[in-house]
Amino acid sequence: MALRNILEQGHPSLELVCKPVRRIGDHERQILDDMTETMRNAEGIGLAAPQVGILRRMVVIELGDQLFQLINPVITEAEGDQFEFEGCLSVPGMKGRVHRPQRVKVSALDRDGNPVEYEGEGLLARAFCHELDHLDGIVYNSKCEDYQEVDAEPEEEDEEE
Ligand code: GNR
Ligand code: NI
Repeated sequence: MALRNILEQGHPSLELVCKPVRRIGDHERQILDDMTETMRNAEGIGLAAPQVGILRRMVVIELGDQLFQLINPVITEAEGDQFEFEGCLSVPGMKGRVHRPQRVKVSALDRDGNPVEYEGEGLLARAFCHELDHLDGIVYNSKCEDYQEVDAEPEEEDEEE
């Protein structure tokens, strides 16, 4: 296992559409494991391959005790709406509110190439959408509102002198 360098916004790899993974073998499993280690080290809840400079459709997500390592993931169903803050390891120190479906179904291949299907709600749905966006070269801040520094003071309206 090895830590990979997380690319920051402005790097061209984050703006490209990733290609599907064609063959799943030890090389791909090594990438998934390195991504998992890198995500944990950075204290993120997800990481997409282009964030470590690999232009293939692979993501990892970890929420609570559930680790997802997904290859060629696609959203097959989406319903509802949520509008919450997100951050991105490729845009450190910033956050913004993004509209996402409240619930999604995702089809993918697992690390052994077997088809899997997951359903995610709330934060998990957000993580699925955020990571899958990365595979299409989309970073959340291209579609967020209330973009701000994580440590920013709350904006005061009608502040009195
Ligand atoms: O660590 C992360 N937190 C997060 C919070 C809300 C919605 C999405 C995310 S993903 C992000 C890690 C990351 O940048 N993945 O690409
Ligand atoms: Ni991100």
